[in-house]
Amino acid sequence: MPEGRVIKSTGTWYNVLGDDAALYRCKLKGVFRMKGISSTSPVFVGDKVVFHPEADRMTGTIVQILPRNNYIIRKATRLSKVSHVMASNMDKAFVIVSLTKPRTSTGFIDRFLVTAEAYHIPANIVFNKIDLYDGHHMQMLKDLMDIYSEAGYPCFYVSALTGQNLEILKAAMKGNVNLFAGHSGVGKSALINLIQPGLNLKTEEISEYHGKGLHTTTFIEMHPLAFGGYIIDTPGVKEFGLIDFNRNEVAERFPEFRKYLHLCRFHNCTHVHEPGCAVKQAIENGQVSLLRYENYLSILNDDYWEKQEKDYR
Ligand SMILES: Nc1nc2c(ncn2[C@@H]2O[C@H](COP(=O)(O)OP(=O)(O)OP(=O)(O)O)[C@@H](O)[C@H]2O)c(=O)[nH]1
Ligand SMILES: [Mg+2]
Ligand SMILES: [Zn+2]
Repeated sequence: MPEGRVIKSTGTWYNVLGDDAALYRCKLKGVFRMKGISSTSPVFVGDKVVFHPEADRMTGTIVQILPRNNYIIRKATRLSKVSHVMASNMDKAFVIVSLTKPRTSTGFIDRFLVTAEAYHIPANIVFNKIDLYDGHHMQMLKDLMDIYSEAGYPCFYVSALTGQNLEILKAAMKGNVNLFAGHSGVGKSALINLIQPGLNLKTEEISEYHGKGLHTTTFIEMHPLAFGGYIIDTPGVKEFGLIDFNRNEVAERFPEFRKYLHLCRFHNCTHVHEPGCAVKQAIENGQVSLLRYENYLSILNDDYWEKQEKDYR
């Protein structure tokens, strides 16, 4: 039976790009519905599936989901119980960031990075809209690129308006399944339109009043790249709620903390108030960024840990 990749899910229909390069609109065999992860569709964009095509060669039925290499799930908000699957079988995840119109906080970036670490997906940071940056933004860009490169994340700075540095970004995407995520209005779809001409994805100016995006992209969708690989465009998200791991694992999700973790005086050090903490020492010595540490503390203080711990009791 033919195989293919799920490139779009509307909840009732799944668009499957068959290995024969034809597009099939597929339904699910009833049984998967029953086994589905609660609150999300059991089939993810990016899934490789076996499907049974109908005689029309345009529709079909998904009969098997092949084992996933990985996937990303996030919570709708920090407090929400509802989880959203972003995609599966990715090689790289890119958080698209803007320092203005709209502004992305490092708290958002770090929650994204922690999630990618938890799922073992190589994460990258793309600073977009650099054509809009003034002197202050440029200094911020430089500081953030230093911090995140130091932490081990490849950083890119581009403009979907001028096309600046786009070839460098394309080179990093080539041959991979790439996920783009970020706030609404940061230019995910605009960048993809430039990276893969002809897609004509809908883009919309951010609200003049709020300075925020208008949630233009409404479905997660995967597009083949002519230069090799795939790009997954996603709807803008407001927050990146963490899921699937415990409070005491957060420090390990900060790659630049890792080499200090076993040097703390207490083996169960939370790196908050304990004496003899090697992470805090590294910050004092300037070996670890204070900004990243502050976001670590902020993640530890997120309300959902308590909620989650209560739910388990
Ligand atoms: N000046 C400037 N504008 C940009 C740039 N990239 C995107 N924009 C504009 O920003 C607005 C939002 O871009 P979109 O591509 O729709 O943003 P998005 O991230 O896909 O938003 P959602 O689909 O809502 O998540 C559009 O008006 C784009 O033209 C850029 O590099 N520079
Ligand atoms: Mg979009
Ligand atoms: Zn410590």
